Amino acid sequence: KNSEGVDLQDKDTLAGVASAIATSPLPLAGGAGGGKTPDPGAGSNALPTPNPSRKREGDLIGAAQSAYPAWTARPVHERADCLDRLSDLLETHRTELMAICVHEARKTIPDALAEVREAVDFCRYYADQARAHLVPIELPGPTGERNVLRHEGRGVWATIAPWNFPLAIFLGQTVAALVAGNAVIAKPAPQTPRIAARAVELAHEAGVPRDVLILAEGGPDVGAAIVADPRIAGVAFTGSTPTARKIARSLLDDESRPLVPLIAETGGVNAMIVDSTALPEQVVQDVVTSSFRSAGQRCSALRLLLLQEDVAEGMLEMLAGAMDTLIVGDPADPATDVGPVIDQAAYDKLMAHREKMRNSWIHTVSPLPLAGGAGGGKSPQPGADSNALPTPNPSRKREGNMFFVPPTAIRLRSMDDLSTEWFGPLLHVATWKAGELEETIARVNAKGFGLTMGLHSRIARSAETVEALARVGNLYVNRSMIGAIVGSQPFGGEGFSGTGPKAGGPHYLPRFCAERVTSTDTTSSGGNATLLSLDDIGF
Ligand code: UN1
Repeated sequence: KNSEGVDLQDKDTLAGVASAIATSPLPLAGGAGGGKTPDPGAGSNALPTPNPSRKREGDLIGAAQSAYPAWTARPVHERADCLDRLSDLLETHRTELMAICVHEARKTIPDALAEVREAVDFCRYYADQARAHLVPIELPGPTGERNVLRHEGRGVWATIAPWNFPLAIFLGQTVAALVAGNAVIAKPAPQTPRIAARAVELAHEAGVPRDVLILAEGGPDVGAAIVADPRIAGVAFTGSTPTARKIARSLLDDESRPLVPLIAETGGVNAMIVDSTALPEQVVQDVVTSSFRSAGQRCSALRLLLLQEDVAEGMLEMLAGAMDTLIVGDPADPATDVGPVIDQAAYDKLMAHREKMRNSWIHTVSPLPLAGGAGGGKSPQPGADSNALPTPNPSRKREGNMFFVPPTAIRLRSMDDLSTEWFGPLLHVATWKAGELEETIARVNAKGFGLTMGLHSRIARSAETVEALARVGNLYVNRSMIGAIVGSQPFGGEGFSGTGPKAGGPHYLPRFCAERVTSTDTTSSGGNATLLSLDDIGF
């Protein structure tokens, strides 16, 4: 089982899934026969063009608004049933969804499996939460008064999703808004429209009316137009901090507009603190997973490794050895540990930073040439001198339109030198001095982000100190820092990292609702004002 609790041997072996992915035609919405077999090496240009007929024209928000009253009037258990049926459909279509995820989002096979798993978990969890908590609650109050709190829909929500969890987060935000009684305009990232379109189709098949959930594809201009529309009753957004700010501004700027909630989940400059009592093997394994899995493209990923000075050199030697076993290559190959980054823009940004830091490299790993290319090696070369820094080979930068950023560990002179989130497989490393744990935490807090933090230590007192002082949403002690499990590890940050509430947690759904309280005096005029039904008064 990996850190998401996914059993990769469950039902299909990895290889079985891989061959299913390689041979299953990618779904073409409306395309006769499902179209051509994907060519994993051929890059995004080989993907079938999305069928324009699935794009809806006209006043989408107006359509959702018209569909809203009937949806919100449905009992919550009926809306929850739709989510349960959707989770079943996601499981039925698991291989197909994984295939789209591998080809479109460039996820590795284990990551694609975890993606579908997490989407299923979100649907089931929010369905259960809705049934349990989105019901009228009678609140205690003075005698003779009845106070009832109801959770109701707010109207049309906009959900805006990132490309790094193009199914799980796209659907997680969306089904939360739906089950809470809202209609939704769901905008996927422009890099990953196809998996979102498939998810929306499945949601419709599961019983969500077509106008209650409407897909709105497009880039930032489309997102901006949706958010600026005064008919939008709330926005759930996962992405960058600057974009979250733009959305907040847009929601607040128009003085004639009602005040509406924004739920934003953004980035992090996530640190892991390692002291001299930590178990080195465990540290190294968790560092590699946390920084390089998913090519570092998780907002939870480890960005800043803080090693206690006395143990740093030994740990770094072991880390270099562990990095050498990583297979960086084609995401459709089941052996691959680290796939490409999402696109050229991400590649250019990351590589420019990596190059700028060249003199501070601790260790780096080259991608394998892709199968079919000269050499096409499948096995890593752990024997290669781990200290030798390979000269970057410019011809390596793009392999079949896939953009590989070599996983790289970079030394910083001071932990204060990192204030930006580099969204890829680049790990920055700094040291701290024994006895300065509290100061170290304060320096991490001072960056202003507050998403994840890790601690490796066998001293309970240190764990307590970090827990008391770290201003992060998710603290991971003696384990990896990614793969938050829905329902067990509600996920989300504070400060520059987001607004809360935590996705996959018990307080998420109510934020999508209007909370309305009715207080009724049941005793006034000696009980004469007790409410009567129309029948009682012969109406
Ligand atoms: C994100 O990268 O946007 O902990 C969220 C994890 C995920 C959440 C990451 N479940 O890896």
